[in-house]
Amino acid sequence: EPKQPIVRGAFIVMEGLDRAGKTTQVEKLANALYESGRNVETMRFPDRTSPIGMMISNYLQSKSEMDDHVVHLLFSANRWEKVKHINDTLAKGCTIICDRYYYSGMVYSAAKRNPNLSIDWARAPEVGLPRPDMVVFLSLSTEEAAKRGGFGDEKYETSEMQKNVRENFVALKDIPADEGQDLQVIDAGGSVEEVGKAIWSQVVQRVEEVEQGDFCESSI
Ligand code: FDM
Repeated sequence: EPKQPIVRGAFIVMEGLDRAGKTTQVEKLANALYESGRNVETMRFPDRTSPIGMMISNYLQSKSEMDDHVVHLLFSANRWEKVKHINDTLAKGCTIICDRYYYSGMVYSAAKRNPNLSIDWARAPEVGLPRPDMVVFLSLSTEEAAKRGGFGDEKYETSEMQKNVRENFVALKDIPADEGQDLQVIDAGGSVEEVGKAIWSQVVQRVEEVEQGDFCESSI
């Protein structure tokens, strides 16, 4: 049946703690959107394929050392280098499902508890980036996270860091800046199918709205 032309694709971000199942759910959601007849592209940050992304990847694998501020700015630059691609993709009617974005950017850097790296400091280089149409936050209890097995060996996969990240995500909801309110919390404690269903029901509605022009062009 004839469909009205799509105004633009939706920019959907998936955020959450490690082991909440983000990567699995990004794939699942992208497949479901594709099967519903849409153009869809998945992205992830950090994007380790660019020169900046490779510097980040080496840092996360402890192959290099960097000042906390430097690596924060690289994470941010790694988003800025993708802005044109994001905007072009959305403009041609393709929906983007993105695994992490500037919410992780602010929360992880500030979780280092470096006294000179507050969440406000961390926010500044992100200002101006395209704001998502929807952010799904996969929430997982400490107990459930522990059940899902141990950590990998990248830099931030320690219980201290994860505890601080969790606290910062909670605190993000209370910062005066609007993006604290962007997070739509979904309980990630269920099965892959259950969580997938909960995500789908919220996201498909938002994608339809955006396709029909119900969005405001904005940036963080
Ligand atoms: N991370 C991710 C940051 O510290 N800042 C950022 O801006 C982003 C996007 O990098 F620990 C952290 C989160 C995680 C690590 O991410 C690598 P993946 O999703 O495991 O690749």
